[in-house]
Amino acid sequence: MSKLNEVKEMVQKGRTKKIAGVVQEALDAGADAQEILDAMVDTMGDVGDAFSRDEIFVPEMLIAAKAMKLGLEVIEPQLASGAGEKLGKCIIGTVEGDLHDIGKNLVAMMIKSSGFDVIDMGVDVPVDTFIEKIKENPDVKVVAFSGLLTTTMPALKASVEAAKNCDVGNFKVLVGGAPVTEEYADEIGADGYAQDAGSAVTVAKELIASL
Ligand code: B1M
Repeated sequence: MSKLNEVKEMVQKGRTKKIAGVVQEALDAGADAQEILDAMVDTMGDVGDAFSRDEIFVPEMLIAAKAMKLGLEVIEPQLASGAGEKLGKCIIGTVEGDLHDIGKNLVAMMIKSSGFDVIDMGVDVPVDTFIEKIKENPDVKVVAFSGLLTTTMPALKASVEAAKNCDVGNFKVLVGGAPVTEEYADEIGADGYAQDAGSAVTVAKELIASL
Protein backbone atom coordinates (compact mmCIF):
# COMPACT_ATOMS: atom_id res chain seq x y z
CA MET A 1 0.00 0.00 0.00
CA SER A 2 1.34 3.49 -0.84
CA LYS A 3 2.19 5.77 2.07
CA LEU A 4 -0.62 8.16 1.10
CA ASN A 5 -3.10 5.31 1.17
CA GLU A 6 -1.74 4.32 4.56
CA VAL A 7 -2.34 7.89 5.78
CA LYS A 8 -5.92 7.67 4.49
CA GLU A 9 -6.43 4.37 6.28
CA MET A 10 -5.10 5.86 9.53
CA VAL A 11 -7.68 8.68 9.35
CA GLN A 12 -10.53 6.42 8.22
CA LYS A 13 -9.91 3.95 11.04
CA GLY A 14 -9.07 6.66 13.57
CA ARG A 15 -5.63 5.27 14.39
CA THR A 16 -4.62 8.06 16.76
CA LYS A 17 -1.51 6.31 18.08
CA LYS A 18 -0.06 5.46 14.69
CA ILE A 19 -0.98 8.33 12.41
CA ALA A 20 1.85 10.72 13.29
CA GLY A 21 4.44 8.06 12.47
CA VAL A 22 2.79 7.14 9.18
CA VAL A 23 2.51 10.80 8.11
CA GLN A 24 6.19 11.27 8.93
CA GLU A 25 7.01 8.17 6.87
CA ALA A 26 5.00 9.60 3.95
CA LEU A 27 6.99 12.85 4.17
CA ASP A 28 10.24 10.89 4.36
CA ALA A 29 9.18 8.90 1.31
CA GLY A 30 8.87 12.15 -0.67
CA ALA A 31 5.15 12.98 -0.43
CA ASP A 32 4.59 16.69 -0.03
CA ALA A 33 2.57 18.21 2.79
CA GLN A 34 -0.19 19.44 0.46
CA GLU A 35 -0.66 15.93 -0.99
CA ILE A 36 -0.91 14.50 2.50
CA LEU A 37 -3.40 17.21 3.50
CA ASP A 38 -5.51 16.53 0.40
CA ALA A 39 -5.50 12.80 1.20
CA MET A 40 -6.69 13.47 4.76
CA VAL A 41 -9.36 15.97 3.67
CA ASP A 42 -10.62 13.46 1.05
CA THR A 43 -10.83 10.80 3.69
CA MET A 44 -12.85 13.04 6.00
CA GLY A 45 -15.26 13.43 3.07
CA ASP A 46 -15.51 9.63 2.87
CA VAL A 47 -16.04 9.47 6.64
CA GLY A 48 -18.89 11.99 6.31
CA ASP A 49 -20.43 9.96 3.48
CA ALA A 50 -20.24 6.76 5.55
CA PHE A 51 -21.94 8.66 8.41
CA SER A 52 -24.70 9.80 6.03
CA ARG A 53 -25.24 6.16 4.99
CA ASP A 54 -25.49 5.12 8.68
CA GLU A 55 -22.45 2.90 8.26
CA ILE A 56 -20.62 4.70 11.05
CA PHE A 57 -21.75 6.90 13.93
CA VAL A 58 -20.59 10.00 15.84
CA PRO A 59 -17.85 8.20 17.87
CA GLU A 60 -16.19 6.95 14.65
CA MET A 61 -16.43 10.43 13.12
CA LEU A 62 -14.90 11.90 16.26
CA ILE A 63 -11.98 9.49 16.36
CA ALA A 64 -11.30 10.06 12.65
CA ALA A 65 -11.22 13.81 13.37
CA LYS A 66 -8.79 13.24 16.25
CA ALA A 67 -6.54 11.21 13.98
CA MET A 68 -6.64 13.92 11.31
CA LYS A 69 -5.69 16.58 13.86
CA LEU A 70 -2.68 14.52 14.97
CA GLY A 71 -1.67 14.00 11.34
CA LEU A 72 -2.01 17.73 10.67
CA GLU A 73 0.38 18.54 13.52
CA VAL A 74 3.11 16.67 11.67
CA ILE A 75 2.69 18.61 8.41
CA GLU A 76 1.89 21.99 9.99
CA PRO A 77 5.49 23.29 9.78
CA GLN A 78 5.57 22.59 6.03
CA LEU A 79 2.09 24.01 5.38
CA ALA A 80 2.67 27.11 7.47
CA SER A 81 5.95 28.18 5.98
CA GLY A 82 5.76 31.68 7.48
CA ALA A 83 5.73 35.16 6.03
CA GLY A 84 7.81 38.24 6.57
CA GLU A 85 5.05 40.81 6.20
CA LYS A 86 2.76 41.83 9.04
CA LEU A 87 -0.83 42.04 7.89
CA GLY A 88 -2.65 42.83 11.14
CA LYS A 89 -5.07 40.99 13.38
CA CYS A 90 -7.59 38.34 12.34
CA ILE A 91 -10.23 37.07 14.76
CA ILE A 92 -11.52 33.63 13.77
CA GLY A 93 -13.96 31.13 15.24
CA THR A 94 -16.64 28.55 14.54
CA VAL A 95 -20.11 29.96 15.11
CA GLU A 96 -22.46 29.14 17.97
CA GLY A 97 -23.88 25.61 18.02
CA ASP A 98 -21.14 24.24 15.81
CA LEU A 99 -18.32 22.05 17.15
CA HIS A 100 -16.45 21.43 13.89
CA ASP A 101 -12.98 22.88 13.98
CA ILE A 102 -10.62 21.07 11.59
CA GLY A 103 -11.40 23.36 8.65
CA LYS A 104 -11.36 26.44 10.87
CA ASN A 105 -8.00 25.38 12.32
CA LEU A 106 -6.59 24.92 8.82
CA VAL A 107 -7.81 28.37 7.78
CA ALA A 108 -6.34 29.86 10.99
CA MET A 109 -3.01 28.12 10.35
CA MET A 110 -2.74 29.30 6.75
CA ILE A 111 -3.86 32.85 7.57
CA LYS A 112 -1.33 32.98 10.40
CA SER A 113 1.45 31.74 8.17
CA SER A 114 0.61 34.44 5.62
CA GLY A 115 1.42 37.16 8.19
CA PHE A 116 -1.79 37.78 10.15
CA ASP A 117 -1.76 37.82 13.92
CA VAL A 118 -4.54 35.27 14.56
CA ILE A 119 -6.88 35.29 17.56
CA ASP A 120 -8.59 31.89 17.50
CA MET A 121 -11.82 31.88 19.49
CA GLY A 122 -12.38 28.13 19.14
CA VAL A 123 -15.75 26.51 18.45
CA ASP A 124 -19.36 27.15 19.45
CA VAL A 125 -18.68 30.86 19.87
CA PRO A 126 -21.73 32.97 20.80
CA VAL A 127 -22.26 36.16 18.78
CA ASP A 128 -21.73 38.34 21.88
CA THR A 129 -18.37 36.71 22.58
CA PHE A 130 -17.21 37.55 19.05
CA ILE A 131 -18.35 41.14 19.51
CA GLU A 132 -16.58 41.46 22.89
CA LYS A 133 -13.36 40.23 21.26
CA ILE A 134 -13.75 42.75 18.42
CA LYS A 135 -14.21 45.52 21.01
CA GLU A 136 -11.07 44.37 22.85
CA ASN A 137 -9.20 44.49 19.53
CA PRO A 138 -10.41 47.61 17.68
CA ASP A 139 -7.40 47.32 15.35
CA VAL A 140 -8.64 43.96 13.99
CA LYS A 141 -8.51 43.79 10.19
CA VAL A 142 -10.41 40.56 9.40
CA VAL A 143 -13.15 38.79 11.35
CA ALA A 144 -13.56 35.25 10.03
CA PHE A 145 -16.51 32.96 10.76
CA SER A 146 -16.59 29.25 10.02
CA GLY A 147 -19.76 27.14 9.90
CA LEU A 148 -20.05 23.47 8.97
CA LEU A 149 -23.69 22.68 9.61
CA THR A 150 -26.74 23.76 7.67
CA THR A 151 -28.41 24.13 11.09
CA THR A 152 -25.84 26.73 12.18
CA MET A 153 -26.14 28.86 9.05
CA PRO A 154 -28.54 31.19 10.93
CA ALA A 155 -25.81 31.63 13.59
CA LEU A 156 -23.40 32.50 10.80
CA LYS A 157 -25.85 35.12 9.53
CA ALA A 158 -26.35 36.52 13.06
CA SER A 159 -22.58 36.69 13.61
CA VAL A 160 -22.00 38.53 10.33
CA GLU A 161 -24.83 40.97 11.01
CA ALA A 162 -23.60 41.71 14.54
CA ALA A 163 -20.02 42.21 13.37
CA LYS A 164 -21.09 44.48 10.51
CA ASN A 165 -23.30 46.51 12.86
CA CYS A 166 -20.84 46.92 15.72
CA ASP A 167 -19.44 50.42 15.61
CA VAL A 168 -15.87 49.46 16.31
CA GLY A 169 -12.76 49.72 14.18
CA ASN A 170 -12.43 49.12 10.48
CA PHE A 171 -12.42 45.48 9.48
CA LYS A 172 -13.76 43.08 6.86
CA VAL A 173 -15.84 39.96 7.45
CA LEU A 174 -14.87 36.66 5.85
CA VAL A 175 -17.02 33.50 5.94
CA GLY A 176 -16.59 29.90 4.87
CA GLY A 177 -17.38 26.28 5.63
CA ALA A 178 -18.83 23.35 3.73
CA PRO A 179 -22.48 24.51 3.43
CA VAL A 180 -21.55 28.13 2.71
CA THR A 181 -21.59 29.45 -0.86
CA GLU A 182 -20.56 32.73 -2.41
CA GLU A 183 -24.26 33.54 -2.91
CA TYR A 184 -25.08 32.86 0.73
CA ALA A 185 -22.10 34.93 1.86
CA ASP A 186 -23.39 37.83 -0.26
CA GLU A 187 -26.92 37.33 1.00
CA ILE A 188 -25.88 37.60 4.67
CA GLY A 189 -23.69 40.65 4.02
CA ALA A 190 -20.21 39.15 4.42
CA ASP A 191 -17.42 41.03 2.65
CA GLY A 192 -15.72 37.87 1.46
CA TYR A 193 -16.15 34.13 1.01
CA ALA A 194 -13.52 31.45 0.65
CA GLN A 195 -14.06 27.84 -0.29
CA ASP A 196 -10.92 26.46 1.32
CA ALA A 197 -7.98 27.41 3.50
CA GLY A 198 -5.72 28.34 0.60
CA SER A 199 -8.23 30.72 -0.95
CA ALA A 200 -9.06 32.13 2.51
CA VAL A 201 -5.54 33.61 2.55
CA THR A 202 -5.98 35.18 -0.89
CA VAL A 203 -9.40 36.59 -0.02
CA ALA A 204 -8.24 37.89 3.38
CA LYS A 205 -5.36 39.74 1.71
CA GLU A 206 -7.72 41.18 -0.93
CA LEU A 207 -10.10 42.30 1.80
CA ILE A 208 -7.48 44.19 3.78
CA ALA A 209 -6.22 45.83 0.60
CA SER A 210 -9.68 47.35 0.23
CA LEU A 211 -9.84 48.74 3.79
CO1 B1M B 1 -20.03 16.40 11.73
N1 B1M B 1 -21.18 16.72 10.21
N2 B1M B 1 -21.57 16.43 12.92
N3 B1M B 1 -18.77 15.92 13.10
N4 B1M B 1 -18.79 16.06 10.36
C1 B1M B 1 -20.54 16.92 8.91
C2 B1M B 1 -20.25 18.40 8.68
C3 B1M B 1 -21.63 16.32 7.93
C4 B1M B 1 -21.57 16.92 6.51
C5 B1M B 1 -21.52 14.78 7.92
C6 B1M B 1 -22.56 14.13 7.04
O1 B1M B 1 -23.69 13.99 7.46
N5 B1M B 1 -22.23 13.74 5.84
C7 B1M B 1 -22.95 16.66 8.70
C8 B1M B 1 -23.56 18.02 8.41
C9 B1M B 1 -24.81 17.90 7.57
C10 B1M B 1 -25.46 19.22 7.38
O2 B1M B 1 -25.33 20.15 8.11
N6 B1M B 1 -26.24 19.26 6.33
C11 B1M B 1 -22.49 16.55 10.14
C12 B1M B 1 -23.35 16.31 11.23
C13 B1M B 1 -24.80 16.02 10.88
C14 B1M B 1 -22.91 16.32 12.55
C15 B1M B 1 -23.75 16.11 13.83
C16 B1M B 1 -25.10 16.84 13.84
C17 B1M B 1 -23.91 14.60 14.02
C18 B1M B 1 -24.77 14.18 15.18
O3 B1M B 1 -24.50 14.49 16.31
N7 B1M B 1 -25.82 13.49 14.86
C19 B1M B 1 -22.80 16.64 14.93
C20 B1M B 1 -22.98 18.15 15.17
C21 B1M B 1 -22.17 18.61 16.35
C22 B1M B 1 -22.13 20.11 16.41
O4 B1M B 1 -21.32 20.72 15.74
N8 B1M B 1 -23.03 20.70 17.18
C23 B1M B 1 -21.47 16.40 14.28
C24 B1M B 1 -20.32 16.14 15.01
C25 B1M B 1 -19.09 15.89 14.46
C26 B1M B 1 -17.87 15.49 15.27
C27 B1M B 1 -17.75 16.26 16.60
C28 B1M B 1 -17.99 14.01 15.59
C29 B1M B 1 -16.70 15.70 14.24
C30 B1M B 1 -16.03 17.10 14.33
C31 B1M B 1 -14.77 17.06 15.14
C32 B1M B 1 -13.98 18.33 14.99
O5 B1M B 1 -14.10 19.10 14.07
N9 B1M B 1 -13.15 18.53 15.95
C33 B1M B 1 -17.46 15.68 12.92
C34 B1M B 1 -16.83 15.49 11.66
C35 B1M B 1 -15.38 15.09 11.71
C36 B1M B 1 -17.51 15.67 10.44
C37 B1M B 1 -16.99 15.43 9.00
C38 B1M B 1 -16.96 13.92 8.81
C39 B1M B 1 -15.65 16.01 8.65
C40 B1M B 1 -15.51 17.53 8.87
C41 B1M B 1 -14.08 17.91 8.61
O6 B1M B 1 -13.30 18.10 9.53
N10 B1M B 1 -13.70 17.95 7.32
C42 B1M B 1 -18.12 16.15 8.14
C43 B1M B 1 -18.31 15.51 6.78
C44 B1M B 1 -17.65 16.30 5.68
O7 B1M B 1 -17.12 17.37 5.86
N11 B1M B 1 -17.76 15.77 4.49
C45 B1M B 1 -19.22 16.26 9.11
C46 B1M B 1 -12.32 18.25 6.91
C47 B1M B 1 -12.10 19.77 6.87
C48 B1M B 1 -10.70 20.10 6.41
O8 B1M B 1 -13.01 20.31 5.94
O9 B1M B 1 -14.32 21.53 7.76
O10 B1M B 1 -15.16 21.44 5.36
P1 B1M B 1 -14.03 21.50 6.31
O11 B1M B 1 -13.17 22.80 6.02
C49 B1M B 1 -12.82 23.17 4.72
C50 B1M B 1 -13.80 24.15 4.04
O12 B1M B 1 -15.13 23.99 4.48
C51 B1M B 1 -13.19 25.49 4.31
O13 B1M B 1 -11.79 25.25 4.38
C52 B1M B 1 -11.54 23.90 4.80
C53 B1M B 1 -10.59 23.21 3.83
O14 B1M B 1 -9.51 23.89 3.48
N12 B1M B 1 -13.56 26.25 5.49
C54 B1M B 1 -13.44 27.61 5.46
C55 B1M B 1 -13.97 25.88 6.70
N13 B1M B 1 -14.13 26.94 7.47
C56 B1M B 1 -13.81 28.03 6.75
C57 B1M B 1 -13.79 29.38 7.07
C58 B1M B 1 -13.38 30.29 6.08
C59 B1M B 1 -13.04 29.85 4.81
C60 B1M B 1 -13.05 28.51 4.48
O15 B1M B 1 -13.33 31.61 6.27
C61 B1M B 1 -13.61 32.11 7.55
